[in-house]
Amino acid sequence: MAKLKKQDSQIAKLIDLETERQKTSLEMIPSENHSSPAVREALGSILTDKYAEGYPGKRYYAGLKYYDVLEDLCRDRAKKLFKVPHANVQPYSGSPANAAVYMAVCEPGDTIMGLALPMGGHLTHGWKVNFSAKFFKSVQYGVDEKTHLLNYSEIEKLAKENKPKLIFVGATAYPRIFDWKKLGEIADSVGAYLAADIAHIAGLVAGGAHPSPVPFVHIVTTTTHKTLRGPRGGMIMVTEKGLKKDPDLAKKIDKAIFPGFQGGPHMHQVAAIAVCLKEAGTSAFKKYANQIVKNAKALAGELKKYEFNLISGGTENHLLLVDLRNKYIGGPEAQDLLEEAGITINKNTIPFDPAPPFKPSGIRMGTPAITTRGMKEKEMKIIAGWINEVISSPKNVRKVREEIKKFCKKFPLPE
Ligand code: DSN
Repeated sequence: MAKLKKQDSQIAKLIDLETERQKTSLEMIPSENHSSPAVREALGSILTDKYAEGYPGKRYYAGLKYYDVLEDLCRDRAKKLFKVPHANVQPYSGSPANAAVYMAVCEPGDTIMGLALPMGGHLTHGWKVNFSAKFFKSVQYGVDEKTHLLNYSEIEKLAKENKPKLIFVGATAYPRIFDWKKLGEIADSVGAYLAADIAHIAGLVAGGAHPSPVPFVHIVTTTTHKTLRGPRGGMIMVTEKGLKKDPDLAKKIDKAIFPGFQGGPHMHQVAAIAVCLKEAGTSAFKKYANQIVKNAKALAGELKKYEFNLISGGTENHLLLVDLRNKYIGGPEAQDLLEEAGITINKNTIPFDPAPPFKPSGIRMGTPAITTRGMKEKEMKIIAGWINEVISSPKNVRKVREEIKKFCKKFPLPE
């Protein structure tokens, strides 16, 4: 950052400080990761300087001959990796991608369905404060009170009663595998479009560590910066099943992104997505994706030994949702103490949480970023011990902080 340091030392200093923070602590927010230097080089490239409204072969600006090749490469890599016939790689992130899906297949006022935010869903899946509930009639489903698994019979009942145009499936705090086949059958039985938002698990799907929704859904949306380990960004994919239901679906999605919802795509971001998609197609990435899940399961097993209460009893993916009520500490306090110790997790609502959303009873943690640093099951045991020490007594924070600093030296960030 020699040039930045010279020209704007304040910003350079903040980047240096954040780099040091990441190096010396454990990033365990399940929606975060450490991208590769190659991804970051593409993201920081000269491609940020151009407008490229339109799509390859049909642009509204001049000087774009290399950008067409680049966007085609990115789309082809997405199609190959996720085995879909169509991909749009222009969404700025997950929320714009989801907004474009609504725009493509619904009219304002249509009925849509999604997993409620406090049950582990996402704002854009029809939560009351979001556009998806303001412009559409949103019906929200939840998880089962005992098992914490998606309540498939409730989804079926609500779908039959409300005949939604679109059903969104996906989550931000769901530690279990989705039954895509069952969800596909429910959507088909009422003639709804089914969109799988795989933002959290895209890397697991790409690496074969979670079943792919592609054979069972019409549309797949994702971000690119979570388990997929790319730059901040989004994608929308249309499946064979989607094209069979609606031969114009791919065109509708493209039109909804541009000119419907966005202007010029961020081509530096598209380039960086292309790089991450190439990385995600390697056998090393497959191993990585499977290790994320092994680590999450190991961490869950260790935390249970310390009598941590895990929502759904454990995990089958990259994340754990912990109900802290038996530990007599709230989510916000646990988040702050763990951050002080060098473990970055986030406070999170648990299903049927009696506490308000800003002071929830739980915390959410995940293994994508620490797995990128090379940590395995052995290290999960150590981390679980630290989490227990910190949650058991704030007195342990300083000691744990020092141990984590030392420990992190053995696991450098990708360089
Ligand atoms: N903000 C993301 C997460 O943390 O899960 C969801 O978009």
